Parts: sequence; structure tokens; C-alpha cells
Amino acid sequence: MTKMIMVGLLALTAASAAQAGLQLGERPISRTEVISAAKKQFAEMDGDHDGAVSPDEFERYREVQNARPDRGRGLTHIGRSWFDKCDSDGDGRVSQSEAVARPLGLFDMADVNRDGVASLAEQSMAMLFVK
Ligand SMILES: [Ca+2]
Ligand SMILES: [Ca+2]
Repeated sequence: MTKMIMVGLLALTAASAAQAGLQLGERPISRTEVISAAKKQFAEMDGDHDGAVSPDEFERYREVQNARPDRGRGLTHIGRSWFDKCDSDGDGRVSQSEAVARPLGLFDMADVNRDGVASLAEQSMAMLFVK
């Protein structure tokens, strides 16, 4: 019974955190959360819904993000070099899979013991690489 309540609470916490973006160093983060947060963010960036983020859409999203109180900090932060780092096939557009691959790559780097969850200790290591 207690265990069920705990699981319910964890699910709730995960859902609200995904809304707010993934902050590092606050609580454990799961791999599935990273994927869903990155997909949600991609949908926000892809303003014309053509399935790819263009350089213009990227710039626009940067402005929106920088206007937020926390400036979108955390694992899904879109930095200045985000576009170039994400566009791995170099076609000048960032697809959803390219966009998800980046935070996921950072996550996998953090998840040292590969259990699908980045613990707080693992995140504190990863924070050396993510701003
Ligand atoms: Ca687009
Ligand atoms: Ca591309």
C-alpha cells in the first residue's frame, strides 16, 4: 500500500518536472523523462510543424527561452551552439531524432551505472559538462 502511494507520488513529480524543463541537481532524472521533455521541446521549437527545426526557428526559440525566469537552464537548455551540435547529418535542419539525441547523449554520459536513472550524484558529475 505504502509502496503504491510512493510510486504514484513519483509519477506526479516526474510529470510536473517535465513541464518545467529538466533541472539538474534537484532530484533523480529518468531516461524516459529526458526523451519526453526533448520531444515536447522540439514540438515547441518547430513553429511551422514541418517536422524539423530551421535556423530561424532555433533563433526564435532562443529568444523565448532567454525571456524565461530561469533561462531554460538544465538538461534541455538550448545553447548558442545547439543547432550545429544537433544537426549531425549537416542538412541545415534539426530533426526530432537529432534534437532528442543531444540531451539523451548527455544523460547517458551522466548515467554511469546504466540503470536508466541519473541519480543526484551522477548528475553532479554531468553538471561539469552542461551549463
Ligand atoms: Ca520547422
Ligand atoms: Ca539534420
